[in-house]
Amino acid sequence: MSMSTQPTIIGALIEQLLQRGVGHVFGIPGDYALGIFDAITHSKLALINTCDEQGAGFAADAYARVRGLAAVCVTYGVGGLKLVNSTAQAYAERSPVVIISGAPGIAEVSGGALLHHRVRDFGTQMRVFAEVTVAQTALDDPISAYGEILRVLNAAERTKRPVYIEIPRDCAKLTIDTTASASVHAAVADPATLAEALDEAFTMLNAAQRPIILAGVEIHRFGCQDRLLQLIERSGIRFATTIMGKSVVAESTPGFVGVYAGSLSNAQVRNAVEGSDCILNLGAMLTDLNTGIFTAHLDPSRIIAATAEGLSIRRHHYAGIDLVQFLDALCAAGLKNRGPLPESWHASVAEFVVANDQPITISRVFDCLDAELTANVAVIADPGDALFGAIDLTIHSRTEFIGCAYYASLGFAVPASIGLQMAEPGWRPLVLVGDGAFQMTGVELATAARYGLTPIVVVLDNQGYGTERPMLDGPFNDVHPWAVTEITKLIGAGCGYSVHSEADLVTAIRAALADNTQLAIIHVHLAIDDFSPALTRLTAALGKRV
Ligand SMILES: Cc1ncc(C[n+]2csc(CCOP(=O)(O)OP(=O)(O)O)c2C)c(N)n1
Ligand SMILES: [Mg+2]
Repeated sequence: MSMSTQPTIIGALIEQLLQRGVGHVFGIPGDYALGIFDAITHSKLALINTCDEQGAGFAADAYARVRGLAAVCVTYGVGGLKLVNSTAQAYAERSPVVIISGAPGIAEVSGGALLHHRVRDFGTQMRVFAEVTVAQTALDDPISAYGEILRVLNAAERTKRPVYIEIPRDCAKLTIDTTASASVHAAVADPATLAEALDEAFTMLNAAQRPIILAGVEIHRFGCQDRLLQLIERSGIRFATTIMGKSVVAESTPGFVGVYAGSLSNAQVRNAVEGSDCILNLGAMLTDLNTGIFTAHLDPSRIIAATAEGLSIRRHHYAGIDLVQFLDALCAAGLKNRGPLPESWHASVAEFVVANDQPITISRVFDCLDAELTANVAVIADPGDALFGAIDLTIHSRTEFIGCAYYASLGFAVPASIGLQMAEPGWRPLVLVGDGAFQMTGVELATAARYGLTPIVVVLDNQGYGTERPMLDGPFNDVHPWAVTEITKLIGAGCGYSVHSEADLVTAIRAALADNTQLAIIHVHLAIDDFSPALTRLTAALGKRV
């Protein structure tokens, strides 16, 4: 190999990202990262410049959820530290995002120079990211760099959590040896423990009269969807999902009973899950929002729970067995078949009949969306009533519902739509976002315009932080009114619709869906005290804690 073609640190990192299915990098440059940006621009990776680093972080989070891995690239300090919040969300919700940050060169930092963007010392950013990523490295040594790249990227893929890579600017172009390989430890379950666990689960499930599967977010993150479908089909056991696991498989799948979230969920789903005599939890995280602020009435003696962290059956814990191993074994075990599955409760959706001259309400927004959404539309919901109202929306395909129902950072959805459409150009993103959240990151519509993306953004304007009002209200929950449709003028793209009535909404949604050449922004004017039924139930539970 001649010197000119010998791989560099940045070249090897780019090559590894490409090999692992990453096609785009989101970010904003700065002087410490310019060399990295230049190398990316001259590679097969497409660079997506966002307006703000947090927007890049949220876009990458959504991209990782669809593609299995994503990358974001920023400059040191001012850029990197703006990614802490989006990375925290990726950690909490298991989204494997690779953070790549430029850094001052090794030659520059000697002697403790007071370089721009420095905080306490040059290790500050690395220490901050140690809290919100599962592995970290500084690629400052050509001898170890390749092994470090493999170690850190493998950790992201294995744990489905974010990782942090820092590159001092005078190291990016150093040539390295790429013959090293990092060992990948595939976890192997102890056969005797697995056999005992399987025996207990098998007996419980076969004896149960009304068993139910609760399918969670980890089924998606660890790519177990086909296995889940196989188990459902072969056993004839019905299934529910959680808010975080919504759309883990298509909601038209026979046997689907709906999204379960304790008292947040509708009565039918609640009865099916809480009235079950054996709940098989496959990868559902029992977070406060997933369980309707812990209003879920689930008796531990009826639960089999397999997650990425371990397996428990009733009150027995089986060490060293995870979701993937257990699900594989359960599929192979041949559970008894209970006969054909009933139709999904989402098998058909009600037609939306416009009540003329009726002002639009939040629950009618969701009735209308349910009737109008087509199979190629992916829904992304921001926290707030956008998320709670969406629980019962019918999602037609797998993974076509994305939310942040655990960490719940406002402002996720608009930038997430950019990552989603880059990851899967065949999907049309439909963003549901509150007026408060829109003011945080709505500016990223400019990024959508720049790259010719076509999200439909529905701004649910209830004149403030509606979710908080029933808990404790005051002027702090008001937001300054925005003429949000005017953003089309600001960014020179898209079509805006102002919605006051049911008829306005149907017209706007149909026109936006019919025109897939440009982005759309639909401004829905709601009353200040209009909450979805789910939000009313949730805030009654939360308000007691304020
Ligand atoms: C980044 C961030 N800041 C603050 C909060 C706390 N918070 C939760 S819901 C909410 C109100 C959201 O208002 P809006 O986006 O208009 O949605 P609505 O509740 O009115 O449906 C706030 C401020 C949060 N979740 N995330
Ligand atoms: Mg609001």
